[in-house]
Amino acid sequence: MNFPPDLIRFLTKTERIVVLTGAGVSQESGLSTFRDSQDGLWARYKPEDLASPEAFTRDPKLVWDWYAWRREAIKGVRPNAGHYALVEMEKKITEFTLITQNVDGLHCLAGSKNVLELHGNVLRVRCADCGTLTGTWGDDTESVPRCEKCDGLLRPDVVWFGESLPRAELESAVSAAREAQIFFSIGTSGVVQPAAALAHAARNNGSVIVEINAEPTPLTPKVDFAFHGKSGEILPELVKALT
Ligand code: BV8
Ligand code: ZN
Repeated sequence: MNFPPDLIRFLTKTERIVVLTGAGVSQESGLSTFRDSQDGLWARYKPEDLASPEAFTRDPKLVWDWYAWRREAIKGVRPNAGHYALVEMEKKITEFTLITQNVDGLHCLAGSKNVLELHGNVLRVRCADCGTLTGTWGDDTESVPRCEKCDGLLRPDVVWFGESLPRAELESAVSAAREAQIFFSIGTSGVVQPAAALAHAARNNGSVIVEINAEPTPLTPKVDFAFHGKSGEILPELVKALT
């Protein structure tokens, strides 16, 4: 793949890079994204039917089972070449921040160090009442497991629609985006807020914006460089061009 020489030149002398990733970077690991029509996670359900406190209150078993299914799917996959290319990029850049909307833990599994999980991690489970994290729970498939401490219902440690993002991670993400010299938006449709606002925060502070995504998004008209294709193919080529 031929990259514009001025992008490569700029990348080689840049000290502060911020990357925002979405479900698209995990697609080549075999995980469904959210909005892909044919096999998207939400093709069968609407987000508010599953990923919200109201959904959990209304039908805790449906929500618990959907996340149990997603945990099993994640345990069966490995990071792909796109994840590993971001690990390599981090090693070359003085200040590298990887902000992810993904809850699959694949960036950390691949070896990325400075990762901000804005929407939590579906492999972590916490009590809906007292918040205690737990790694073990009953395997009774008839009911949602309960907290050993307070008998509250267990839930995935992810951010649902209508819930606030973890303050520390969000504040770090916003300040990193504002300081970025180059901001990459990779594998995200740029729909979900406030994650989608990070690219605009970077752009308003003079950052060069690069989008790598299978298809155009609402951000595309505002970026300096747009590469449409698979992140698992484009990212390794880009890192190779930096070497
Ligand atoms: C909050 C965890 C309030 C759970 C997730 C109206 C307007 C604006 C905003 C709102 C609104 N109404 C409501 C809101 C707020 C809402 C929101 O943004 N709604 C959207 C739907 C409009 N946001 C919230 O509720 C947030 N909280 O605002 O709090 C508040 C404020 C104060 C006090 C109290 C409360 C919480 C948002 C977090 C929701 N949780 N995940 C779970 O996973 O189940 S979001 C979920 O969507 C995932 O995290 C996912 O990452 C994220 C975004 O989706 P993408 O990652 O972009 O995935 P998608 O499928 O959309 O796109 C993939 C892209 O990859 C595609 O473009 C595809 O072409 C591309 N692709 C595919 N394959 C590849 C590829 N690209 C490259 N290579 C490939 N191989
Ligand atoms: Zn509890």
